[in-house]
Amino acid sequence: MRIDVVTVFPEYLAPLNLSLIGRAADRGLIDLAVHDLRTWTHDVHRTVDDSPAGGGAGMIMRPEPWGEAFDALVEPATPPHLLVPSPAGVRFDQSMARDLATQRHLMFACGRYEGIDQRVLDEARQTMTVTEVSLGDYVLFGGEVAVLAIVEAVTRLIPGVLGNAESLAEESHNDGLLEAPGYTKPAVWRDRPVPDVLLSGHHAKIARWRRDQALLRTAQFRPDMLAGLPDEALSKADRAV
Ligand code: 6GU
Repeated sequence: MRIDVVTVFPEYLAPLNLSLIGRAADRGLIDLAVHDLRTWTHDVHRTVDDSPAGGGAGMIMRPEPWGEAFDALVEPATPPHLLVPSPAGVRFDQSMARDLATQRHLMFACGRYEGIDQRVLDEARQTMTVTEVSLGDYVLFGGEVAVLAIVEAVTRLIPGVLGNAESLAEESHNDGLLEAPGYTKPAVWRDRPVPDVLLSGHHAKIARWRRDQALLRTAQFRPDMLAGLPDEALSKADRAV
């Protein structure tokens, strides 16, 4: 997968070269490039923003550098899926991550200030799929942190990036529930034992216990997720918890 990120703070994206994402890049599973939007400015001050038409507080990102950036990075025959982080976008979640993990080319346009001139997105929609995407219901200074989160969530779903594909099947949000708590050795730590069932070797009982814990935790922390599950997602045993 090719991933391009356009930002006025390329240093902000440095963590993408670390850890598992960097390893995926080293192994050729992703081809990641971070671009400085100011590359596509032509004045001495390398201006990317200006006051809002119609007045008001803050600054809006001017369209010209964005237009030139897209001209340089987009191959019209094989356009990317453009993601524009914004608190005014659709909420990012695991199902969007799964969809994005199947794409050939993702491009992120990081807005700062009060956002990007709307005409940039309107024009981009003529040639590519454009999704304005939000991490959640709070406001950040800009899209860079959202790009870190989205790239990490998407990359780990690309086949070959994670060593153990089973951990994907069992993790939170894969089955619409939060994951059960985990334990390791020692069997007793500061008078706190690992739950007996996990040391029993009884695989069916362990699976039932984990499922119960996942249901209880989801009911406690995320009742909205339980309410949104389709009827067939919960068995009779699940409903008895
Ligand atoms: Cl994607 N951008 C900004 N600026 N703020 C946010 C966000 C994105 N998601 C939540 N808050």
